[in-house]
Amino acid sequence: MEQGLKEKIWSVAQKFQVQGEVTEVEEYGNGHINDTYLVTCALAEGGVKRYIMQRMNDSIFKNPKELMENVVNVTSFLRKKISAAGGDVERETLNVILTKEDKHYLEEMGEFFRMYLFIEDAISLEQVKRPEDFYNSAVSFGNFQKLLEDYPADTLHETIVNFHNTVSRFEDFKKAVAEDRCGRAKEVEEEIAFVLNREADTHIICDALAEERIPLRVTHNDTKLNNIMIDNKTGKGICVIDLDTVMPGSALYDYGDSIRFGANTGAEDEKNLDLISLNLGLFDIYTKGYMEGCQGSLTKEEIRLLPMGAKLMTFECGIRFLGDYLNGDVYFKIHRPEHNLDRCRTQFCLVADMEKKWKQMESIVEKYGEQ
Ligand code: ADP
Ligand code: GN1
Ligand code: MG
Repeated sequence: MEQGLKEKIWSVAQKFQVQGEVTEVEEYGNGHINDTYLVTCALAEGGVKRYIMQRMNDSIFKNPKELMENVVNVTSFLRKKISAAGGDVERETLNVILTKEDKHYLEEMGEFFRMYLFIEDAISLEQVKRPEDFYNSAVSFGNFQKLLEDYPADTLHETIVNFHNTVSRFEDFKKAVAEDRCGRAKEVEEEIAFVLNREADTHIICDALAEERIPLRVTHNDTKLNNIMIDNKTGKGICVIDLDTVMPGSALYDYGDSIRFGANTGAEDEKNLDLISLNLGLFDIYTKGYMEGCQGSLTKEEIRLLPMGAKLMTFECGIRFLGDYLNGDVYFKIHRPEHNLDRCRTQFCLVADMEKKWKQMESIVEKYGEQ
């Protein structure tokens, strides 16, 4: 970490109500959106206390105040339920650390920072190593949605408007192609055609929600495997993190996004597309775990549409990566020049594989739907 940045992060960390003295700050995690830092503090009585501090991405989240209001309200709501169930409120939900001025976030020279307690003795995974981890993450994400079932949805701010609206994502994509700001459209004609050929699909979930065939729920909307902390001792999902996009949405988004990321045999940014496919075994156990976590709350129509949720979340993410590539890589963090292009290719490869395995996906969902 560059020295100037380190000094800045160090000084920002000292403006929060941390215990002890800040002794180390490091870059942390693999998120595509926020800048995440691990802050270590030495305690007077010995030992250390650790925190996660983040510079919120305010070009993506336009209103940090509303964003933090959501996080504080949702975590307070969850804390009551966790406490009533005899759980550990310091580890089973995010805990916001106040600034020394008792604010939920800090504004420092036009930048916005927040801090959470670091969840100790737990890890977040970038790829499924043991199937049971994926199953446990499914139970946790399902349970998360169940816990928020009676959350007053109308009090939530929409932190990113039309976040999973595939119809408007498709329109944004067409605009990116038409503008072709970086002159890149010519080299990705095949990928563009892949998107345009599937326009009809983009309406399926949007129409089901608009016609009230499936319910609008309070959902997480970014259910990647690395947005869940897995407890080192029990192996269970201990805490759902990255709550920036908790908003009214569909259970199909949460289920689908987890499948997109976790049931892929390769990494999201794998260059070798031969390594990309849908692992039906993982698809099966995630479906089982998610339904268990939701505790019977999914409707028949939601269950029927689960395979479509998986395909559309994968397709949408591919569209977003390709759109960002065309726009000049302004949204997702990239770590190499064609990173977004590589990412979009894995997503489209996975969509194509899902189309091949559609019947098997449907039978797996039916198997659990009937139970
Ligand atoms: P982004 O929005 O950029 O994805 P996240 O909030 O998901 O940022 O944080 C990035 C990573 O930091 C996570 O994948 C996780 O590994 C780690 N992380 C975030 N919050 C905590 C926490 N409270 N305790 C431990 N690790 C955390
Ligand atoms: C981003 O923040 P992170 O890295 O968990 C993105 C998701 C995408 C994901 C793709 C707010 O998630 O929507 O699915 O990258 N989050 C936002 O990996 O846009
Ligand atoms: Mg994240």
